[in-house]
Amino acid sequence: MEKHMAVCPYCGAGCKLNLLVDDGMVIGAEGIDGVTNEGELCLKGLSGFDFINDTKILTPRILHPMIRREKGGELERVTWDEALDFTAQRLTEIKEKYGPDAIMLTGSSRGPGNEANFVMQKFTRACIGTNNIDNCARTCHGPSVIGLMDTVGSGAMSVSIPNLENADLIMLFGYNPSASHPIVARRIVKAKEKGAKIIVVDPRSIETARIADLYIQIKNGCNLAFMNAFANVIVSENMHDKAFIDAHTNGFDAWWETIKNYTPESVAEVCGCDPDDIRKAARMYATAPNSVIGWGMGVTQQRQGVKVVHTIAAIACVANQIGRDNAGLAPVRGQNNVQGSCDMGMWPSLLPGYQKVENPEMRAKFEKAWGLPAGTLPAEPGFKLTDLPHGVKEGKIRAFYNFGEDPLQTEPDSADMKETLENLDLLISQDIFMTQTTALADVVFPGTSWGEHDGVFSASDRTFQRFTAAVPPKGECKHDWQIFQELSTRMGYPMHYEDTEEIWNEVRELCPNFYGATYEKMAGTGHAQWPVPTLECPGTPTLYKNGQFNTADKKAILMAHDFVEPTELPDDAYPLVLCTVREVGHYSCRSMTGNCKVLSMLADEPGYVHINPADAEARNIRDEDLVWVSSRRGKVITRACLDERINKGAVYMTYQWWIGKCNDLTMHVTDPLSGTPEDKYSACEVHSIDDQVWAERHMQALYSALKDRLAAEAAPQNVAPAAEASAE
Ligand SMILES: Nc1nc2c(c(=O)[nH]1)N[C@H]1C(S)=C(S)[C@@H](COP(=O)(O)OP(=O)(O)OC[C@H]3O[C@@H](n4cnc5c(=O)[nH]c(N)nc54)[C@H](O)[C@@H]3O)O[C@H]1N2
Ligand SMILES: Nc1nc2c(c(=O)[nH]1)N[C@H]1C(S)=C(S)[C@@H](COP(=O)(O)OP(=O)(O)OC[C@H]3O[C@@H](n4cnc5c(=O)[nH]c(N)nc54)[C@H](O)[C@@H]3O)O[C@H]1N2
Ligand code: SF4
Ligand SMILES: [Mo]
Repeated sequence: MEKHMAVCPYCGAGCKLNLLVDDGMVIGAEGIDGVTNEGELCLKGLSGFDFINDTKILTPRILHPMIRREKGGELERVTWDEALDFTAQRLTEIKEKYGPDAIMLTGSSRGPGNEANFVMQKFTRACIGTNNIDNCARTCHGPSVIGLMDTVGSGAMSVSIPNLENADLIMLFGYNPSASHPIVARRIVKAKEKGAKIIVVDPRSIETARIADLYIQIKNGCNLAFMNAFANVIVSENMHDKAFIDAHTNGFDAWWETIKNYTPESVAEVCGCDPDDIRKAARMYATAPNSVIGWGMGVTQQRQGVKVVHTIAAIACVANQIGRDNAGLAPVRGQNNVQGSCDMGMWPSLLPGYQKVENPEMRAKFEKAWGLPAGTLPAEPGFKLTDLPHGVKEGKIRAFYNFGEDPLQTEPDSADMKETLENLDLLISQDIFMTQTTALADVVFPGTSWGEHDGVFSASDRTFQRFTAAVPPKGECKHDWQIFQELSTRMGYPMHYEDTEEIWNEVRELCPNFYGATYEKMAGTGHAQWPVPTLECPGTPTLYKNGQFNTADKKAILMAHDFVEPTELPDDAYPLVLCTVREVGHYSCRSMTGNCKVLSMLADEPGYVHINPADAEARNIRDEDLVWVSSRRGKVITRACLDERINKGAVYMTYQWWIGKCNDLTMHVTDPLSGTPEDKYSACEVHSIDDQVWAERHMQALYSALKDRLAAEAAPQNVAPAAEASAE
């Protein structure tokens, strides 16, 4: 048996592991001593490997390129040459007819790694000539990236994952690490064991609430009111650090003009909590020697996501709980490489290394390195991922290149997204599985999977780590970066990288903060945490030491805003709040975890809607019943889970299920400052179903039909002779 070193491809905790390989098959995984996981793995790290082997439990891997010559026609298996020529020709036609900005691309924050994303954004900017490139951070921690760049200068965690266990106080605000990042949750348990105080503020009594010293159950959608009051207490009770504020921040007086109006009593009704609990929490936070605020999707997937991040950053500055190893900000990035996608400039306003496209010096540097004439790189920020639906409706976006995402499952309002994808002139999907999005594509490019290629991931806390191939590519799969470079070469901008290290070295040369992160430094369990500007630099676990922020004058900018309510409030027709979250055993669009033997046995379609027993009783719904959930966008069948740990008046669904698909119900309304969908709040109703036998059959029929359709798409009957010959 062989062992190959990798980094887990699920969440951003960055756990290092060995893949165990026997006879060309991945047969196991074992934790190794990585900097964030110290040998531990959660159940996904331990049991989430066998999708690589193409188990076909949920949907098959795609093993050869395919094209659909005409809209509405069949997918056809072709050779790589034909697929690449077809795509290059179609993209060139669209570019010539409508301009480069009619093409939109999205990067992948999952298996491919930083190098593939870097090559894709280079193809986007240097070959196509647009900044229309984004990644799933848009639907995720985009508001954290933007809100932190606005205030403290860097859109990332200021503390590192290992140091969490040394904090004296950890406050979790809209973040559920025991499901989302179990190995980060382990650090929080360790902190508690070492004497730290824990505060949880969440409408659900999450697992960490069980060990919390203070748990505040709030109403959904009240974050800014809560945080303004929290800030108000810190200053009203004189717990702010005036010397730090004077020396290291700008804008305190204007900030206080807004914050002074938010007494705890004034927000009690909106937040649905005891004002004294807000006082207690603020006192605990401000007076502990070293406090950390951890936040997640409960903050960002809301109408005022960026504004809440501004306020959290201001609170940390005003209380001087930032810039020390064990005190600071912890927006723990979701996907295993979403930090990396942002690092690599998969963002419409940023070149790799957070260098702004609007800055002429930065563009000139990249033009020189990429052999482009001066003035050719586009200066205008491009479209965001969530601009796609209206961009297509308005005829501005004609082609969409989907790389390692599944928008038909993960973007809000699936009916609208389906129409969007169908109305494109050209949809390219480059994935490892036949997903619902890929099944709609005009071009299907099969990439190699995690476990079949090398690269570097960026963990949530800015830690670069290498992962390696364990088994050879399946079928005709090519490495993602090879596909981009071959397409680029065909479209007139040649690229010829030999391996991922050559790509990574170009990244290092172009991004001063990444220069010291060599492959050599990251060998084995080695790692490099950015900023790592020199070869000697060991990395930087903590940002903003000594109050030095990454802003022009090194001072933080304090920003305050007034609270507004969520967009779609419950009413008589849709009286419940629909909040969409995650569960520990399944992951994002589920193409990977749903194809793992152990994980797929934990839970299956149609997933669950969690409902408070009182709300269930009022609707005559029993535990495990199949039910309908409806909203203004649609209606889905799922199973009821009666759950005392959630608040009355709200229900919770996870976005992993293809039949019980919550995104059939969510709405395409975004935070105007970030373009992030309001996935945490819309209105719905849950209905009982009298005939449970019929409901079970109906659900099974839907599930079988979907699986059969995807399996058929992955194995087209009409194999072109050339493709057959090349596959032999
Ligand atoms: N097993 C598993 N792990 C994952 C993922 C997965 O799909 N499966 N996805 C990964 C990704 S992409 C991400 S981004 C992370 C996300 O990880 P988290 O940020 O933990 O994500 P969620 O569970 O969506 O939401 C966090 C919490 O916000 C709370 N919340 C809802 N509304 C409000 C509100 O109005 N105010 C406050 N204060 N809280 C609220 C919810 O009750 C929930 O407990 O997880 C990553 N890890
Ligand atoms: N309602 C609701 N919707 C949500 C959320 C929510 O809380 N509620 N959360 C949102 C959040 S935070 C996020 S981050 C998004 C995630 O949304 P997505 O990014 O769309 O979800 P993933 O499942 O991570 O998609 C990864 C895709 O990449 C493929 N893939 C994996 N490895 C490779 C590889 O090496 N090469 C290639 N080419 N493909 C690969 C997988 O098969 C899969 O199809 O979902 C968002 N959607
Ligand atoms: S905590 Fe995240 S990175 Fe670690 S093993 Fe679990 S899913 Fe993988
Ligand atoms: Mo995410």
